[in-house]
Amino acid sequence: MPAHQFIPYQNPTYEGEALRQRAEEFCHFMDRRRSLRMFSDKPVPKQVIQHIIMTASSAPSGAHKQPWTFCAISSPEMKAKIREAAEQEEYVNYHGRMSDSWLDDLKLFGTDEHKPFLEIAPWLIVVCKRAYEEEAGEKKNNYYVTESVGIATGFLLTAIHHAGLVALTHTPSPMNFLTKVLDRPVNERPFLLIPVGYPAADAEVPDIQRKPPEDVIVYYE
Ligand code: IYR
Repeated sequence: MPAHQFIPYQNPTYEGEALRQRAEEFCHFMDRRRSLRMFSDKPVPKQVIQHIIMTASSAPSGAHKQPWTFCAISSPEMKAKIREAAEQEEYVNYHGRMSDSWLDDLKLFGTDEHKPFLEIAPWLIVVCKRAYEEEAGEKKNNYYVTESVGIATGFLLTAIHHAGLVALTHTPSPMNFLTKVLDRPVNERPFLLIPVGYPAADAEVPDIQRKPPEDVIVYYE
């Protein structure tokens, strides 16, 4: 028996106009995604969150180790604890830890240490990296953990947008308070904190533009 077993790859392919149209439509669809800080408290069913997370967990990963854990939090008490700890860290960030040029770069987004969305959004997803696995008291390696978890988070954000929901890729730093609040094991490190929900009725986003193709693509033909 070989160590590997292969099965047929079965997915539709497209050509010509259909190919061009699919690529273009998806590009326009994804270009409408925005990071939001103004959430509605309207509930989102757990089943929806589960499908969104399982989409993320379908991402490619180093040696298919899937080195991630997604903590999905809807408990109001837990959200309040997370908000309190995050705001404490952010207060220090905004009052000395961040450089003047960093604070200057953030002016466009109108952010400060107040993070009400951490309690208003119906779900918080804490994406955790699994640095290694512990099996029968033995440490097993994971590979390209940051790359893998970054890709999975991209899938997560795509699934959230596809469902018509909104999210914020939030990085309260340092994030180790989440290890404590969520009681996570030592092989796990919080990577991103992502509130998920419906947009507030009066939600607004910064008026920013994305770079054009010539600024992000270099072709070698
Ligand atoms: N973590 C802080 C600061 C912050 C940093 C960057 I880079 C942003 O793009 C946005 C905010 C906060 O969440 O306010």
